Amino acid sequence: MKERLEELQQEALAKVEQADSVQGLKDVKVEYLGKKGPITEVLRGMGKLSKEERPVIGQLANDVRESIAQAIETKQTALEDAELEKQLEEESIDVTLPARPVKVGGPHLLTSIVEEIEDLFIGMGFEIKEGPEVETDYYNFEALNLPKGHPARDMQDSFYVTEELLMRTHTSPVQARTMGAKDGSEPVKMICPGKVYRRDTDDATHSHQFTQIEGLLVDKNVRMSDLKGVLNAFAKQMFGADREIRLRPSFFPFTEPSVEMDISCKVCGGKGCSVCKGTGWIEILGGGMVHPNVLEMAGYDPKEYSGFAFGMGPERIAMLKYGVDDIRHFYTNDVRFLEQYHKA
Ligand code: 2U9
Repeated sequence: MKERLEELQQEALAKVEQADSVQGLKDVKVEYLGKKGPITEVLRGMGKLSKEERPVIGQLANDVRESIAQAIETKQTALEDAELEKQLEEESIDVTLPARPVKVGGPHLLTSIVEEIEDLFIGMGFEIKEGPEVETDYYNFEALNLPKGHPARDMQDSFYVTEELLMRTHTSPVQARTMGAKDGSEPVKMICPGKVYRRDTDDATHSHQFTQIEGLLVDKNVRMSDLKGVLNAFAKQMFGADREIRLRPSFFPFTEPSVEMDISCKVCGGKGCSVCKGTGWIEILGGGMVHPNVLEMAGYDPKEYSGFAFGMGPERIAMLKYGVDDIRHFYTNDVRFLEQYHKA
């Protein structure tokens, strides 16, 4: 029995030595130290031994078990260390390798311009209002002094959704709605930025969908000089204190009298060049005194209340400010265009 135990010990230790994986080692452990293993079997046969032999063999069996278990443990630690080492080596990263550059986005030029314009008017006490892009015929035309059959409706060929609903052709219905929601005595001081839609053929200066920012101020004793003061402050902050403005007579159905505003050309300083087509002036927006019919339809007494309104296209403002030569650049999302206008 003693020889058998020593033989098993030799055998097991040799297998432990040969094992080259943690799993292989576990197999050896089960094979020799498991309940069905040969050592357990030897111990079971101890009943047949003499009283003297029993403790000696018992002790030896325990020593054998202990030495095998010890060898397994030592080998297991070594194998685990080696496996970890190998894994670390395989998964090691070169921290000195330069990182792949991350593309950082930023606000779209149009968003920046709209926000810049909003900030300027907020600074002058205007509030920002928004409204639906699908509008009723009433708010888009009727309430703005454009009754059915009015020739000016032809000026704005529209996308109709139903006979009474259309994609708004300007943001003016937001102002008509805002005035209409008041009781005819509260002053209004607002701007409304938003998308508008017209049946235009897209080219370098036209788009079937573009952005507008319109403003409205209604109160007692509002005059054309108030409009001029506000627009002058806007133009100087937007384009530079050295720019001059001028107002020219114009026509809009919703304002009377109506004007168009030019700023002095920066390129030639007013002498005339190709940018200003030789005039020294560049048109940037339209405006005027709110038509009495519009005030009346919104519930304001035009004898007591007056107002001014204006409208501009932020795309055009951005094109003038940054020298963008095609309105389609705002919508086609070519990153080579967009990334030029990311502020750091
Ligand atoms: C109400 C009363 C009056 C808004 C106005 C303009 C003149 C104007 C154009 C500029 C370029 C639109 O973006 S554009 O195509 N707009 O010239 N807009 S007065 O007048 C209003 C609006 C609402 C209730």
